[in-house]
Amino acid sequence: MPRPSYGERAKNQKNPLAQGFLELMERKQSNLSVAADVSSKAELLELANVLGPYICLFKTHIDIVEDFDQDLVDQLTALAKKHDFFIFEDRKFADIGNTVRLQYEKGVYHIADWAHITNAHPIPGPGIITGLASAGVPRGRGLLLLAEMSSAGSLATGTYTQSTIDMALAHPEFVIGFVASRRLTDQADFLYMSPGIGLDVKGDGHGQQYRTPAQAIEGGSDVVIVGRGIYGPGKDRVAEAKRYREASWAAYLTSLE
Ligand code: 5IU
Repeated sequence: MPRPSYGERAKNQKNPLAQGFLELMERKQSNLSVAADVSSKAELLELANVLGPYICLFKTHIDIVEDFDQDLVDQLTALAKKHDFFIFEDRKFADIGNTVRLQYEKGVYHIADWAHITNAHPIPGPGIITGLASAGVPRGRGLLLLAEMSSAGSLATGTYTQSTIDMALAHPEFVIGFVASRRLTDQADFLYMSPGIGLDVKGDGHGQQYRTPAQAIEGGSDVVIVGRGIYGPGKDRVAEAKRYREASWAAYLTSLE
């Protein structure tokens, strides 16, 4: 059965952040996210500037950056506006609600102030969602739950994944979707984001497992997340970003047929 387009889904979305993101994907004709696992401010900003035109979402691990400062956030935010992408801090919160709220809002990074999207492990139970929501909802942010992981031997399977879906369904004001390898439910229109994507290799020697963009989109993914496949050693970043974007968008167009 053909799937609805990102634009059609945007019209029916009740969550404003998810709606804005689906509109962005349609307008920009991109369902590619780059996973910017780099350790300097200059490298992070350069990736955002050079790859910004091709992506819908820039995924950060802000605690990897050795020379983090507020100016990095200001410049990244400006680049997100200039190139029209959202920012996803892949923080993977995992503590009780009160603590994750503090980690989200305070400390060095003030993630809630600049990341459109962040994510959390469901392991502590629904309190992790309400804790994060108390800081995120007033700022118009969105949360992804980690329903599955791309790494070999992940424990997020079976009833764990099913309980994650139930937690998400109970919090539509804040949970916009999942990190998962496939579509998980038709009970609500969630966004599905998939890391572990590579066109040339199958793994990284540390448990990462790669599938192609077409495999992910065929399985029901909305956003394909690519890191080293784009900027790994010896890669032409722009050429690779174009290649992954084209492969991911072509697979999406096929899914509409
Ligand atoms: N990431 C995964 N798998 C997961 C989740 C997050 O790889 O299940 I949740 C992150 C880790 C890294 C990026 O930031 O996605 C993938 O990078 P590579 O494409 O370089 O493997």
